Amino acid sequence: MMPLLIWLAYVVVASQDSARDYAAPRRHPSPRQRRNISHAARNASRAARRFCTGRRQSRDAIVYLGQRTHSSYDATRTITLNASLEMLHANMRRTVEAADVIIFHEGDLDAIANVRMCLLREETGWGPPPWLSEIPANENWSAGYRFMIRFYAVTIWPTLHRLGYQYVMRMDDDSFILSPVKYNVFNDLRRRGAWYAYRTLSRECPLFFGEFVDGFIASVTPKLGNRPPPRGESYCSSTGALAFYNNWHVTKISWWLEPGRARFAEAFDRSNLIFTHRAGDLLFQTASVKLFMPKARRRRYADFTYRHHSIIGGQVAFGGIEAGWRDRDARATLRAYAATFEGVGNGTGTTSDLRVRKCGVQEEVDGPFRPTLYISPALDAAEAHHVPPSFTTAPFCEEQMPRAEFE
Ligand SMILES: Nc1nc2c(ncn2[C@@H]2O[C@H](COP(=O)(O)OP(=O)(O)OP(=O)(O)O)[C@@H](O)[C@H]2O)c(=O)[nH]1
Ligand SMILES: [Mg+2]
Repeated sequence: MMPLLIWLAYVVVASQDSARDYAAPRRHPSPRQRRNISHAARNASRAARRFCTGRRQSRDAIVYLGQRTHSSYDATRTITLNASLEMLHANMRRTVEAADVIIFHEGDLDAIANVRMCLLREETGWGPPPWLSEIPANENWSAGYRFMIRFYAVTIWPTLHRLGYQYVMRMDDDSFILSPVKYNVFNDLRRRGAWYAYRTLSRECPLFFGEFVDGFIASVTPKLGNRPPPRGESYCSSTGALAFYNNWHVTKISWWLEPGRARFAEAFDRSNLIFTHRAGDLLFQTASVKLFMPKARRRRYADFTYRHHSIIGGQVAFGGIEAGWRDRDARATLRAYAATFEGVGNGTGTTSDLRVRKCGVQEEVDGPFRPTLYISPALDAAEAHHVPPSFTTAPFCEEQMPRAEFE
C-alpha cells in the first residue's frame, strides 16, 4: 500500500521547497537541489498524466470533490455541483480565470468544459490508511465520506504538490459564492502574506478530538507548536473553542508539508479518529493552524456572501448563510434564503421561521469588528421549539459580545 513511504518522500522534497521560499535566493542550485527539483517535476508530470485530464496552467488550484449521488446523505440532498460552479464563475471571475479548476472524482462524473478532471485513487490520496484493513462500520457516514475527510486533512497536500500547485481554494459541491469578488483571491492572499484564509466559523470541538490534541502537545518535546493552549487549559476550552468552517478555505500548500505539520497529520491519521469517530478535516485543519501558524498569517474574508449548509430529510440541519459587507444585495439574498429553506435542530422539530441575525466579525488580527448579517436555521429550530441550542453550531457568530476570532 502506498501512502506513508512515498508521502514521507514528498514531505522531504516539499519541506526543502518551503525552506527555499524563505531563504535568500541562490543563483545556482546545488547538484542535490537540481536532482530534487527535476525529481519532483518528473513525479508531478507523471501523476498529472496518469490521473488528470488537461495540463496545469496555473500555480493556483480551485478544488472540488465531486460525486454523482451523495455517499452518506439521503435522496433529499440533490447534487448542486453545476450550480456551485456557475456561481463561482459568475462571482469570482478574476480568480477562476487565473486558476485551474479541478474536480477530483471516483470515475462517476463526465468531463466538464474548462475543468481538469482528476481521478481519486490511492495514488491521489483516496482511501484508508495502509494499516486499517477494515473500515469501522458506521450507519451514518459512508467509507467514501470518511475518505473525503482524510483527503482534506492528510493527503491533499502531497497530491497537489505533486501536481505542481502552490495554493489551493476548496469548494464543495454545496458551497455557493453569492456576491461578486472583483479581485483575484489567490493574489490577494499572496500580497498580504497570508497562508490560510477562511470565510466563516463553526463552534465545534468534540472532547475526543480535544483529548487527541492535548495528548499530541504533551507528547511533543521540544515544543513544536507555535501557540499551544495556555498551561492548565485544554485545547477545546481555549484556542480550539472556535473552528474554521472550512468548506471554503484558501491555503498555501507547502505550509502543510513542513515537518511539524506532517508529524501532526501523521499522528491524526494514526489515531484513526476519522474512521472511528468521524473526526472532521475541519477539526484537524483548525488545530494545525491554531497550533502552528502565526496569527498574522491567517485571514478571514468577510466581504462576499457565502452559503453552505447540510440538508438532511429536506431541512437545513447544519450551516446556513453569511452576508458579505461588500454585497449590496445582501438583505434581499438573505430574505430569499429565509423564504426557501426550513431549519431542523438536533432532536428538535422543524421551523420555517428563519431569522436574520446580526453580529460582528474580524478579518485580521486586531482588526475592527464589521457588522454582518447571517442565518443559522438549526439555531432557529432550537429557539422555535424552546430547546437549548446545540453546542455545535455554524455559521457561528456572537451577537452580543463578539470574541476575538484570532485566539
Ligand atoms: N467522490 C466523493 N466525494 C464525496 C464523498 N463524500 C463527500 N464527497 C464530496 O466532498 C465534499 C464535502 O462533502 P460534504 O458532504 O459537503 O461534507 P461537509 O460539507 O464537509 O460536511 P457536512 O456538514 O456533513 O455536509 C462535497 O463536494 C461532496 O460531494 C464520497 O464518498 N465520494
Ligand atoms: Mg459541504
